[in-house]
Amino acid sequence: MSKKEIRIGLVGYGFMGRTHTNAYKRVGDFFPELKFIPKLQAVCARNEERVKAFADQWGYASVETDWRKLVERDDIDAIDICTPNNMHAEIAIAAAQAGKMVLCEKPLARSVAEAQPMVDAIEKAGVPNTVYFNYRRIPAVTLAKQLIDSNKLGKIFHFRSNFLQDWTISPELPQGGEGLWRLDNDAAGSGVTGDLLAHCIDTAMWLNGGIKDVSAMTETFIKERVHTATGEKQQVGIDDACLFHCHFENGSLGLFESTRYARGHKALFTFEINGEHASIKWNLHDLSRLAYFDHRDASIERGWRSIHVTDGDQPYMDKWWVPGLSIGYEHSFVHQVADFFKNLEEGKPCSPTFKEAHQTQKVCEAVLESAKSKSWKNTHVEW
Ligand code: SOE
Repeated sequence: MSKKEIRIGLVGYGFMGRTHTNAYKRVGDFFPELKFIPKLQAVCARNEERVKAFADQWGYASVETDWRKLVERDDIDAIDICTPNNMHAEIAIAAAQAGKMVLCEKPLARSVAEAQPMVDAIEKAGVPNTVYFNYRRIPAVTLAKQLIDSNKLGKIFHFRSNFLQDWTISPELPQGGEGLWRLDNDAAGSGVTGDLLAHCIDTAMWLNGGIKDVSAMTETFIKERVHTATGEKQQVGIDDACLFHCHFENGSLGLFESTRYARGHKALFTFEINGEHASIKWNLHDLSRLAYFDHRDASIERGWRSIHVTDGDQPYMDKWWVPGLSIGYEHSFVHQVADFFKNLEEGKPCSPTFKEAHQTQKVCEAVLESAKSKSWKNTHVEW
């Protein structure tokens, strides 16, 4: 079968640049039926020496040091944005205006106002787009979606979700700069709300529908940190921890918590959903398992089952090894790229689109506003 190459121009070579590149490299081997295949055409970053080293290591054909040049190139079909959040809007808008497909790392932007022109530009240009909320495509999480959509849980009452980390507890950690821009409010837009809760919110709305209103509290435990740009101690603008509760449109109640100060937890993303007939729960540290409890089971054998999601008839698993053998974090990105190409073939949008990610942004913003004003906020989400 002859394949059409989609020539990728990646902006940013940090942690996310690596996860996306790995996905482009793997997808053709494991999804051989796809008509499109990515070509690692160019990678762009400001530091020439380091971007060249990245290109050599990962197999990009060329490098750029100015993203505008990358966007202008005729031999690029898709721009993939893996920069700090403050760069997303400008690059995405220029890429859409140049008629490129746009793939963007989450969160879409730093604020609702910043995200709106991105959505407008994408829609006006009519270019294929997606935002990497990768966790939806972990097979156990996709299986949860299938169970909910087939009404196994019945009416849903509760949705609980956490994302706990512990990597910013040291006050010696500076804000700003490579790897640490997530601590700098100007670059990131917020702290755990945009970085971690955005994942929980995207997954929650995908599984359980729109979030109507929120009541939140945030805390910044370390008030001042040295900024790498100035070498001076500066006020910290991000939220280190955030808790919120909410109403979903379907009448269920949500409870969310995220922090980078939960000693012992590196990336503990969890959710639990309680329905009328059944409950499910999942956590990222044991990502191939989905816990399932069904009250309709005979009472003497009723209990939580631990479904090992590795069988060929479970989501995505026919693409990988043999039943019983697990896959991991990086595969969620491979699945997102595969779905993007499959949808491209069929002329369909690949969820989450910019428009959907904008809804997640609205919830994040309502959460931050609620915490600030100590009051309930409507999200104005259209789901
Ligand atoms: C932060 O540490 C981080 O890398 C997030 O930015 C990612 O989105 C999340 O998946 C893992 O944690």
